[in-house]
Amino acid sequence: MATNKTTILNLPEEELVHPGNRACAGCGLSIVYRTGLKALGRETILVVPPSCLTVLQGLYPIAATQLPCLNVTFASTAAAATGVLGALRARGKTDVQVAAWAGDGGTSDIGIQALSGACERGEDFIFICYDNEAYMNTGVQRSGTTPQHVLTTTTPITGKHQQKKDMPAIMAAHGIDYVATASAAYPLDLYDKIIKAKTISGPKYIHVHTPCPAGWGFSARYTVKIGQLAVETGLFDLYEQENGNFRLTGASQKLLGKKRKPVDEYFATQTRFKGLDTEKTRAIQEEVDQKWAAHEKAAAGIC
Ligand SMILES: Cc1ncc(C[n+]2csc(CCOP(=O)(O)OP(=O)(O)O)c2C)c(N)n1
Ligand code: SF4
Ligand SMILES: [Mg+2]
Repeated sequence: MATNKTTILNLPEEELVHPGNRACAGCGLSIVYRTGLKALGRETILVVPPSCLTVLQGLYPIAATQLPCLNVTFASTAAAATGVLGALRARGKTDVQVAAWAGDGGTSDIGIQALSGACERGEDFIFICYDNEAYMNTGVQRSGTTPQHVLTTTTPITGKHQQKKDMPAIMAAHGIDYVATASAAYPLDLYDKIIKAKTISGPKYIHVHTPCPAGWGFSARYTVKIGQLAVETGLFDLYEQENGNFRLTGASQKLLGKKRKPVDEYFATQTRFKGLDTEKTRAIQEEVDQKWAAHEKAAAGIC
């Protein structure tokens, strides 16, 4: 289980992401990437497809990260990571982590076949999906992980019809040893999960909920608040699934046996949810309540 021993006081001081990069003010990805690279450490090669992350990083020689990074085509992230692993093996290097970082579009839609193949082959790498719930870099188009009813530039005026694709569950179905979720609002929980993932061989998948002021329609100062609300309402759960064993972690674990905030408190903070009416909100609340009833039963050992 994740130790959650890390505090702001014992987080490594070395910054591997430079300030003054090209991310928008208040970008959740900035928090996730800054913390994530601290956990991965210097002995890491990054593999990144087109996304807000390529913009944040910029291009050599003015790149915003201190780690070597391969910018690859959209569909090929996990295949390229496999190639880097092969090159390291050929050179007898066993102490370098390969970490792929992709957006939700590059993970759940365009990159899914390469990711699925790499997991089926058992490649020894970490795949981190930062989920800002749309194709943000190109102007907020809907992706497979955009939640139902959300407004984007490519959804009907009533919002997205389809449900959010459950990417961590799809990855768990591959039978890999470590699948976890995390949030930009709880960077220490993310840090601990990456540290743990580094100790496990084979494919590791971490799915990070990443609020985006520009695409979700909220003021830049509320990024952490909104990430916390997603967890406190029970809409997004922090968990890890290790060798098939599921457990809630951190702020989600603390919600067990407690009253959660109503989901409309989260929806009211973002303009992308303005197509939601009372009936749709009630249906979502019911779904969340059912999911949490199952969490409560599982935690009590009742299946
Ligand atoms: C094959 C291909 N299709 C489309 C694009 C254009 N494109 C670049 S970034 C991007 C959006 C990526 O979305 P996501 O993976 O969710 O990352 P985000 O921008 O949200 O960080 C798109 C569509 C591309 N580079 N390659
Ligand atoms: S569009 Fe969103 S994810 Fe992209 S840099 Fe801006 S705030 Fe970050
Ligand atoms: Mg995205």
